[in-house]
Amino acid sequence: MDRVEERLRSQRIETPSWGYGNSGTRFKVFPQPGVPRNPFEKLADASQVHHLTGICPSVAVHIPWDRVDDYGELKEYADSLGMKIGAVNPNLFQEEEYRLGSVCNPDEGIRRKATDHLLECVEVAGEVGSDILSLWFADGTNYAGQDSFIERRHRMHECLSEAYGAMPEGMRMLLEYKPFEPAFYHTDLSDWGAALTMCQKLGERAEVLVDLGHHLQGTNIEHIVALLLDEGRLGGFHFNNRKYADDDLIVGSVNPFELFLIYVELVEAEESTRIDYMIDQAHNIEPKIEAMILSVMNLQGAYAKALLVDRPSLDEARRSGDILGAHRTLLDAYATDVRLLCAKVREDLGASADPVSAFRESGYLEKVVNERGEGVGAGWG
Ligand code: RM4
Ligand code: MN
Ligand code: MN
Repeated sequence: MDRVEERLRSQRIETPSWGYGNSGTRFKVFPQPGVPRNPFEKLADASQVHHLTGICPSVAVHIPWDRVDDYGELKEYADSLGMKIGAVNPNLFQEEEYRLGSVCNPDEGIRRKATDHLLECVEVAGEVGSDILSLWFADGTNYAGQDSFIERRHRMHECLSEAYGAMPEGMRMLLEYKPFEPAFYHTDLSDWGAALTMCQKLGERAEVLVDLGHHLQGTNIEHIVALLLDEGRLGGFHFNNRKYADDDLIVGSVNPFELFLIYVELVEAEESTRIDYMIDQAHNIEPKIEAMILSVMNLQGAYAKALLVDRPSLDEARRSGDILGAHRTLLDAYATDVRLLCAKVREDLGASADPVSAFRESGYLEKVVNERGEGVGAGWG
């Protein structure tokens, strides 16, 4: 149990700056009072989540949503809160020029613009003390025949090679795949194979990022996780949950068993490899900070259960062909009530046994509603 607690204390989850801002669907953005008006206020909200859970000391940023004049100042502010800036996410999907794509665009000038933005983000990462460039592309086509799959792939490779070459030694590039949306016929990095082969061409500091919402229905994500681990190319996660598409709901809210099975794959491998665990959610109608806290608690619970799997029994059952013995070993761990264990771990970290209630009682939300009023629309709003 000591070892389980120790590993739970060292679990880290990065929260996304955009998860604290207003977001919505293409039908409506419902603004929430008190949402952050700038990246500084997003960091302040994120620090609440860290303060109450004890395991979320870093925040991913999205450029230009979080663009500031002085990144040194942003970093200093993060330091003052006991926080760090994590993955830097370029935005290559919200400008007119990107109608036919960014790094895959048939127009060389537009590819240049996209690559320059990637280079800018490498710089930003250096300034904020981050070592992760996390990339997702909206690139794709809507109609059969619209463009050449292969030429687009080569264009992407050329642009990414330049960005890869500009990264300082210790920086990693994460490539996130997605099979649909906003492109409807094909996306240029549609699945783990497309992302993995691109990473292999780029170099060993390019790794795949798995976003749980970026798969077609029924995909066995834990199998993909195992394959990428075995190839040494699983770089990170965007945790969230979905019922239908890329719903970006609270992680563990729809399919907690899947989340547990993913952690079962990770438990052994993560000791020898660096994996960055990040949340990528949009809280459209639910209170944002509470939603983030609940997500972190669900991740902690899934990890705890995965750590409790009786590995020797599992190995023995597997070796002897005891199908249900192996399966039941997992079910036993999954059925364990880990709430008290997780509460103890949080308290040991100086955080809260009951973070959602503690947040409600803290008066933080009332305070920021007073200070910030209606806030401002974030990237989507
Ligand atoms: C995408 C993907 C990216 C996120 C954008 C906003 O679906 O999940 O990670 O940055 O949405
Ligand atoms: Mn994502
Ligand atoms: Mn997504």
